[in-house]
This record gives sequence, C-alpha cells and structure tokens, in this order.
Amino acid sequence: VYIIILAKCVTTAEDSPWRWSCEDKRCVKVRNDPQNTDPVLSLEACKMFCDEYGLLWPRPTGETDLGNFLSKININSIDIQIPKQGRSESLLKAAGKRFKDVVSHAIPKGLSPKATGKSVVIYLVNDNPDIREFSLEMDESYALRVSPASNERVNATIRANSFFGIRHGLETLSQLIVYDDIRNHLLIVRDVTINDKPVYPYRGILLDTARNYYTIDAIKKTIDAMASAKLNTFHWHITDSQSFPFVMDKRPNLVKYGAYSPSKVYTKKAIREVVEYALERGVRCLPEFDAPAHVGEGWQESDLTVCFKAEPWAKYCVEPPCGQLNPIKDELYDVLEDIYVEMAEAFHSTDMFHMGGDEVSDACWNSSEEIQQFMIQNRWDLDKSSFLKLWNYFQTKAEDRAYKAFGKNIPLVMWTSTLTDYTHVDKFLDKEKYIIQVWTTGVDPQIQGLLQKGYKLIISNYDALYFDCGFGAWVGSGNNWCSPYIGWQKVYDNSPAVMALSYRDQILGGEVALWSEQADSSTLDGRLWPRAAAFAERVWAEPATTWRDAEQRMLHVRERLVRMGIKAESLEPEWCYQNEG
Ligand code: CP6
Repeated sequence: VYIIILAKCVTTAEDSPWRWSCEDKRCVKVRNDPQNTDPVLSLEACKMFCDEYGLLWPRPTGETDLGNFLSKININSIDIQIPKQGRSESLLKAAGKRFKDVVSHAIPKGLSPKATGKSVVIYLVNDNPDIREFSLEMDESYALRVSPASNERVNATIRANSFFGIRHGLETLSQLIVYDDIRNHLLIVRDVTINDKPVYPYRGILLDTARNYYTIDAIKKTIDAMASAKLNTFHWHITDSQSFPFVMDKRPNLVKYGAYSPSKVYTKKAIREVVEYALERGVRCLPEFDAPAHVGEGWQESDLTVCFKAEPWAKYCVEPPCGQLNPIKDELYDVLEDIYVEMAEAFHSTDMFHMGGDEVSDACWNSSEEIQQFMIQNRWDLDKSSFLKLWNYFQTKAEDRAYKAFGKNIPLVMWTSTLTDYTHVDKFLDKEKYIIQVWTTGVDPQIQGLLQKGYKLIISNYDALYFDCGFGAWVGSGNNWCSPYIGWQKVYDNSPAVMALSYRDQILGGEVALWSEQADSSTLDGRLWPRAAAFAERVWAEPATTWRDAEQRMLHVRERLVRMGIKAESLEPEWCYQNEG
C-alpha cells in the first residue's frame, strides 16, 4: 500500500539499474525497468517502511507510527530551537551540535547530497530544564512528532521530562533521516509519532583499561557509539593488578610505579573531560576501584599488599601478578580514602561507585603471618567463615571511606563473589546500600537467591556478555584462544527479564564487559561493536521477540556505526543487506 502512496512524493530515477521493493518484511533488489512507472526506491528508503520500526535502534517501547512519506531535506537548513532556560541549557546545545554531526554521518564517505529540499525545524520542549544529574530514578522518556509545516518545511518536536529524554529523542530523530543513494538526497520520514522510554535504568559497557591501555580518543569514540544506541553507563574498570594508570595528587607513587609508561596514564583533567563529554551524550561514567583483590602494580613501595608476585601464582590468584590489599593495616584505609576522593573529583557526575570485590583469595591472605596473627588475636578460627569475617572487616571500613569521599551515601556496586553468596550475603552487605553485579552464568541459582533476598542486580553473565573472547582466555592461563566467539544473536537474546522471573523491578539492567587481557585501542571497535548495540536494544526494550525479528535493522546499525567511524565487525555479506537484510 505504501509503495503506491510513495509514488506521490518521489521522482523516478531512470538510470538506476536497481530499485528495492518491500516484500514480506524484506527489501528485495530488483532490476529497474525504465518502462515501469513504479517509484524507484533506494535501499534505505525501502527499509524505512519495510519494518514496523523502520531503521530505528533500539526500537521504541511505546507507540511508533512512521507514516508513509519521505521528504527531501536540505542538510544545510536544519534549525534546532534550543530553549534558553535552566541548568541543562549547555547540555542541550551540545546535543544539538551532536545531532548535526550524526546526521552528516548518514551520508556515506566521499558523497555530498544535493543541498536542496525542505528545511527542518526542531523544537525541544524540556519540562525539567534544571535536571542534569544522573540517577537510577531519572526519567529518560521522550515523545517525538514529525509533521510537514508547508511545502518548504518539516517540523519536529521533542518533548521530555529531562535533558536525558530530549537527547534520546534527538538520537531517534537522526535515525529517521536516511540517505537516498539513487537520487543523492537526504530524506526524512515526514509524519511521525513516537513515544519511548527504556525498560531498564542501567544500560552499560565495562571497559578494563588496566590490562591494556586505551587512549582517551578511543574512549570518547566508544561513548559516541554508546550514545547512538542509548546506552547510559560507561563503567570504567580503571585499575587492576597489572597496572595502575590513575594519576593522583596525594599518592603519586601508585601511578609512578603502576603505569605501563609515563604516557599511558589518565589524569584527573583528562577523565573530567571524558566525564563531561559523556554527560553531553547521556552517559554516566561510573568508576571502579576493584579491591581488595586485583591490586598489585603500583603498590610496590608500600607494605599494604600481600602475595604480590607470589609463586606459583595460580595458588593465589586467577591471573598474574597476584596481590591483595592487607586489610589489617590502618594506613590502608587512608590510602583508600585518598583514591576514592580523587575518583570522586575526577568522575564528578557519577551517582554510583563500584567497589569491585571479585575473586578474593583466602590463600593469599593466609600466606601472611601478620594477617594470621590478627585473626588469632580476634579469636577467629582459620577457616572459611573467618575469611569472610576478615573480608567483611575490610569492606565495612572501605565503605565508610567511600561514603566520606563522595560526601553522601551513594549506591555502591559489588561483583558477585563468595561474600555475596545468597545464603549469607545479608550478614555482610545491606541491600539498601549495595547493588550486586552478577557475572556468573545466566542460569545461576545465585540470581534467584539474591532476588528473593531483595537485592537489586545488574546482569553481566559471562556466557553472553563478556566480549573479551570467551571463558578462560586470559594471560598465562594456557587457554589463550578466542573460543567460543559470542555472536550478536546470543547477546541479543540474553534476557535479564527471563532470569528475573517475578522480580523484574529488582533488575536495574545489564552491562556488557570488555575485559582487556586481549584487547586494546586497536581492537576495541570490533570487539564491542555491533554486539554492544545488540544488547542495547535488549536492555532498552526487553523485546519478547528474538534476534530474527531484529536482524534487518541490526545490519543497518552496523552500517551506521561504520559511517560514524567505528570499525565495527562485519555481520554478513552485503548481499544479505541488499536482498533480504
Ligand atoms: N578481571 C577482573 C577479570 C575478570 C573479573 N574481574 C574475569 C573473570 C572471568 C572471566 C573474564 C573476566 N578478568 N577484575 C571477574 C569479574 Cl571469564
């Protein structure tokens, strides 16, 4: 039906050998017969109306009506009316600038579309212009309308309850503009109603910048791609036992001894710049200082760690070098406070803090005479339960310093571990204070147990959401291969809701993790994209459908990322994109 309607608003391009026709939800490439008076549809124009959600990614969760018309627009005549009000005004301005950049990326490299056609005027209506803070309760919803105003003009209106919603609306609007490679024109979908909001408040990517260093530019580009997929959390696993690249004023030796080189560091100024860049893109930067395990390099000067470089390392840690903070040292907690304070300064927009807490080894702590003495003095048996007591002793003191550093009791995140085992976690961690990030498999009884006890969870099950290669592919483990590779289909179908059963409200969302034993700036794009985008739709929309219903849009997302300058993995032969995808 819409093919016929389209005939009214597109001209035929006689010399194109191909046109595309929408058949059974797929755009099919057909020979263009000059005698045929049907409109010549370019590939992207066809795709825009061949799927219920057009080329939108992630798909909206509310009413979505894309109409039947495309209008030619003039790329030089896009006008964004920014309301001059409130504390979010500068963020809106930045989002407007980004919108124009993103639209210019719709055009394949080297081409310049005709600068004729209708002008576009975009009205932004922000009902809470003073909000510019992240929170797990923030309102990211938006409503988008596009309609023709005259023969020369198309109007778009985005209404939202915060800057964050407006920003998402602009992202969606940019995806309604496509390039017509037959007529060399930009087109916009002309009559649109979209009401949209995410299912989960937390939608993240973890980047480990300690096993290998990432440049600030690589990080910013990642945040750009996140913004286009409406992901909202960049979880920065900034230190680990192999390196400490975080530059501190108060404890300069940590980075001096802990960085791979004087240039492979993150200053607070550089981090603040990233944090501001991310805020303009609706992305919170969540810092993690992983402790008490996963520390090592950088701490050489102090006697605040134990079992660093212990051998055989496999007895004391999961990958070398080992190292754990010595919980019985009072001075340790002053150092921790300094780290937390300077992270709070650098990551000024964060409303959460990640305290790590994974893979703590009792053998490591037990290897210290001093620690054993401490436990005996406390009349603790040297068994599993006192190992947890000692860990809890550490965590309680560390928690205190974290709250002090951030100036308030912000939500704290911890990885699943023996401490968070659902059978006893409530003895150690208050469910009102702690969010637990689950990294074990999606079918783990721990998930049910933790939910039953009332804990809020972030899902990062390694069998679908670890992008570093696959289980067990770390340095020195002997399992140094990349198998099995987790395809985007498995990522897309990995549903937190299915794991949550009746406790949906306690699932804050999910996060993909790029541990970096085998990745760095050069391989980043391909490891993350487009798979992270696949998960972005899962956590934005939690669709009842599977990857099969998303495949056609997914192929376009990959192209969009490439046009943005992201070196995303290729998914299929281009033939599939032109004929079925
Ligand atoms: N580093 C840290 C890691 C991992 C974790 N924490 C990890 C564990 C298992 C696999 C992949 C990564 N490399 N600090 C676990 C949260 Cl399969």
